[in-house]
Amino acid sequence: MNQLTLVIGNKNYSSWSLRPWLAMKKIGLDFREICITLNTPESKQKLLEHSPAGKVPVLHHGDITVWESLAICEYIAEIFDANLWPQDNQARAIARSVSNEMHAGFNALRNCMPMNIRANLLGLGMNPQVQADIERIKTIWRDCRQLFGRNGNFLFGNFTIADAMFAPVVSRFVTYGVELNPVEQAYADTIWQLPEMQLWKDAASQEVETIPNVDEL
Ligand SMILES: N[C@@H](CCC(=O)N[C@@H](CS)C(=O)NCC(=O)O)C(=O)O
Repeated sequence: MNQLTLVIGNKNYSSWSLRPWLAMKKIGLDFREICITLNTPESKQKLLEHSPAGKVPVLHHGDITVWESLAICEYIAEIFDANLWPQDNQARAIARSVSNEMHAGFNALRNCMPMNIRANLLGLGMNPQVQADIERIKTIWRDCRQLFGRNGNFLFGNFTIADAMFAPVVSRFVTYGVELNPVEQAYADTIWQLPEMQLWKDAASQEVETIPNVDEL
């Protein structure tokens, strides 16, 4: 099998890196990781050595290079026939919609509550735009759980790419102490307590690099 290498950023900060990493771990793929420390004078050059976009995550699979977190998730779902989307047409359409909504939106949340796994920033980062993003995310979680989640604890029952896309949001809600109702909290706990998530958190807690005034990464 062609060598699979996922190039990622600091696990403490790199929310985009977490998404495909989690999806790949969840389906049991054996892959090499290269971690590039972000926000140093050399970072951009190192990123450009791996990715035409000069950003992480980026996946190398033999001669094939795939960048953009959602494109990487789609690629592994397809190539490894990995059941990372719901089987049902309607559920799959909604899963793709909410995954793309996450990929393209929620800028206020991403900018004002950047992922910072080691930190405890309870009560910080909130403003009306962030609150609106949070309300929309909570609605997505509740609707997916209610309409499609009966066969498991994830948004669409079994783990899908949609869960990978929202995993960094769960981390933000923990760090910034966002209040959740019981349905939302149960879903957040499901993600936060995944053994694969624990591996990522443990690695983040061992990193020594800090990025001051971190904005979205
Ligand atoms: N839309 C991209 C976003 C990737 C992104 O912004 N990555 C950040 C780190 S998480 C990065 O590489 N920043 C370094 C830079 O822009 O120089 C994706 O989904 O992968």
